[in-house]
Amino acid sequence: MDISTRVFIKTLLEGDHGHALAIVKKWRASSSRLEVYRDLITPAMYDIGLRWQHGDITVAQEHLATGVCDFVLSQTEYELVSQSKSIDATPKAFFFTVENEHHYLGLKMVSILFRERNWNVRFLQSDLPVREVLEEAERWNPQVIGLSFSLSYRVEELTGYLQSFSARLQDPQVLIGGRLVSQYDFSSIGSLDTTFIEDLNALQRWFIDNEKIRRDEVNGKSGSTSII
Ligand code: B12
Repeated sequence: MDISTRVFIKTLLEGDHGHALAIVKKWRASSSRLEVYRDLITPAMYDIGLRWQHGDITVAQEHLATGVCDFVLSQTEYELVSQSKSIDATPKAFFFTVENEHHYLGLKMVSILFRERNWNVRFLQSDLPVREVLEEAERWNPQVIGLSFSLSYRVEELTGYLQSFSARLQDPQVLIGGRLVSQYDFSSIGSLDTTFIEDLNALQRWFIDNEKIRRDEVNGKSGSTSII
């Protein structure tokens, strides 16, 4: 782990918003948002989890670090929201975590990366029951529904969400991520429209593939491409 990540962890644990933000801004001067999330903030939070697990930091310190982390993430989103989108601008995506799942920082990063790519984004935060998700999906009609889970005992609930989506929703692609997705293969519980994304590199690949498909669809509709 490099020195600036170490210093960043210290600022999180000390609740030093100003210094944490200064480090993130310094990184942003030469790195993309994705790189800052992937190479600075994610490793820092994973390290904090290990320290908590080993009893090296208190629950209060972990909560303090979470608050500072959430603050700096919001700052990285700031310049993307200076112009409001129309409520029905497409493509649309919404993001949430399953019921009783309170880990949402990774999902928040993902929602910001969608915004950066010009998606119309709704970040519904954490702990959303399936009936609320279905109601929102039917009302707002997103092309992508992204959800996250971090705890292994949430897998059964996740399966319930996916079954309800298959039964009730037609269009949306479902993207699933979270800590465990990089460690285990969950593909057997999803339908064809479900994609498990193990990390931000995989998300980057998904963006590129998806943008190509959307371009091809537009070309197909406008008749500007030829099959011959
Ligand atoms: C902060 C934190 C909390 C905070 C969460 C606050 C918040 N607003 O998110 C609080 C204090 C609430 C919390 C509570 C708990 N936590 Co906690 N927590 C963490 C910690 C330290 C960091 C989580 C985090 O933000 N990580 C950083 C993010 C960026 O990583 P990520 O979630 O994996 O996301 C990345 C990818 O997975 C991906 N991704 C994530 N979601 C999605 C979604 C999509 C669509 C896509 C494409 C990609 C994607 O992109 C992200 C970018 O890199 C982790 C340690 C860890 N290793 O993560 C423990 C950890 C997850 N927690 C743990 C535990 C045990 C708990 C509690 C059960 C503790 C308790 N006894 O109360 C509770 C459970 C609460 C609940 N019901 O959900 C354990 C889980 C262990 C296990 N084997 O399951 C961990 C691993 C700590 C540890 N080492 O033991 N926690």
